[in-house]
Amino acid sequence: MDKLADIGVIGLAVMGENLILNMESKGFRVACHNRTVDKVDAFLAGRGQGKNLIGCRTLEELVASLERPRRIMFMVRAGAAVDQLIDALEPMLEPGDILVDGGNSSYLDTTRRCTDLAAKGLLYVGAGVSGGEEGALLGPSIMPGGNAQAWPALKPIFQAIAAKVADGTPCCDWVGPDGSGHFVKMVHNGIEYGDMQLICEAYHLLSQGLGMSADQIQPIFAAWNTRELDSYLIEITADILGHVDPESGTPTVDLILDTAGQKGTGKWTSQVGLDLGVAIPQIAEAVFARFLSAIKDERVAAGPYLSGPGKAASQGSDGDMSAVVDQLEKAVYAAKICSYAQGFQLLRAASMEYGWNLNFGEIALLWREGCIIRARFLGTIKEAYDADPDLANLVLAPYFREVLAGAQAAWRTVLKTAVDLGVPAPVMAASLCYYDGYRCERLPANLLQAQRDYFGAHTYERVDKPRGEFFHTNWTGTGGETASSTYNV
Ligand code: NBP
Repeated sequence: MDKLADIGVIGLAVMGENLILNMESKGFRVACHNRTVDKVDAFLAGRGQGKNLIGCRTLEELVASLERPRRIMFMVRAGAAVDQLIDALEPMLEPGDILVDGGNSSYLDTTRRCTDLAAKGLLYVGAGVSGGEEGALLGPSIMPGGNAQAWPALKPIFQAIAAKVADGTPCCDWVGPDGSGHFVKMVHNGIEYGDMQLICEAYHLLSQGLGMSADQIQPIFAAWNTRELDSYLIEITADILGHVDPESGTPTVDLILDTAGQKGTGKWTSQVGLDLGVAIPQIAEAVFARFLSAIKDERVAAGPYLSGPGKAASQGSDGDMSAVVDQLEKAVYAAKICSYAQGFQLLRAASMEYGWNLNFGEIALLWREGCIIRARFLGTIKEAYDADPDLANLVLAPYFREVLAGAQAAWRTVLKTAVDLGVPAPVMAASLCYYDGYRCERLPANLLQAQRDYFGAHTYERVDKPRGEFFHTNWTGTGGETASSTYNV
């Protein structure tokens, strides 16, 4: 019989195919299967031709073609498809066999599957994969978590195919138990939403606010990509702005309809922020901005009825454009720092809630290369967490504190400019509000507590009494002295 395969991959769509070719190029023999079996034949006759692959027309064939313990990776649509595959495979597997879900599954689903399968002796891993099509082929960032007993068998394959940082360290390491790998991937995607929207707001300010054309804005992003903002998303933005539609000669970006799509991972991140009680306003605003973009017809209809700051303001700045561009670069960097700080606060909260013991410096390293949010400054984030793993918030790390202090004037000016010009910048605004809120010793929540107590007898703590003592005031003189213990708003 032919040599058995090192790993099996189910799902021959864009991610699965490219991951398989990546694994094969690193010397692994890969068994491949897809629900629509024609795609197996097509793959082996096409991109997979002549490669060290085994095409499997059934799940039985796939299971029979694997070395033990069997390693099977799903690259299929998240949700029901994963449960169906688990149900179908389970009777064919033996204790110690490993199932890996490489899709964008909900971390709660992954936790459930880990627990269910552990009871049956099967090792389950949820491994977030980022980098898109090209990353999957050439080196993605991989975030595996779940049953740690599976890691020694997966590590040689996953670390071989992952992206590497400059010193050769792979952007793949064990994240933690349960659905922690998928949680980290989810937060990655949430941060990605924030980064993308922030870049779009900078572009909007330059284009609509200051009246610059795509080819005038292109070199600005290209220059930013050589400094602190050096990142994949800034790089592709410069590429996109330089692209010209061959038919019309118009910048392609100007021809694209302004309605954003989404697959839901930003929404999940925002929902989890709400569930865990963590302020991640930039990620949430990025999701809301996509919603607002999606109601194009409503916006077009509303425009004539809702006045803006007037033509004079929207015609652009008479002042020094290069000064505005410099300020914008600082503002974008400051906002980006706050966005990542929020993402890491969410990871911290989940780590505490679920007892995952996440290593934030290592997570920053996983994102340093290969993934969509890869950026030079993730190296600096790693250094900050390595220097102080208990850092209460990234914005408190000495380097970031200094950058924020240095950027502050520009950050505020840019937002004032956006407001004056009537250009919406919700993520940028949320970043500064987060910064100002986080550093504010006394927020107006004293008044808020008074309001809650006034209408619902919710009680409040006092600045002149120890924490944990609760008081109620009969505000109107007609209310009672009874405090509410059940009604919360
Ligand atoms: P898709 O998310 O488009 O999924 C298509 C694959 O899922 C096909 O192989 C399809 O088989 C299979 N599938 C479906 Br749909 N239902 C199935 C079922 N009930 N049983 C078995 N197989 C089923 O593919 P993708 O874009 O390559 O993404 C794969 C995973 O990786 C997803 O979870 C995605 O969220 C995640 N991801 C994608 C990207 C990206 O850039 N695309 C990046 C990072 C992560 P069929 O051919 O028979 O329909």
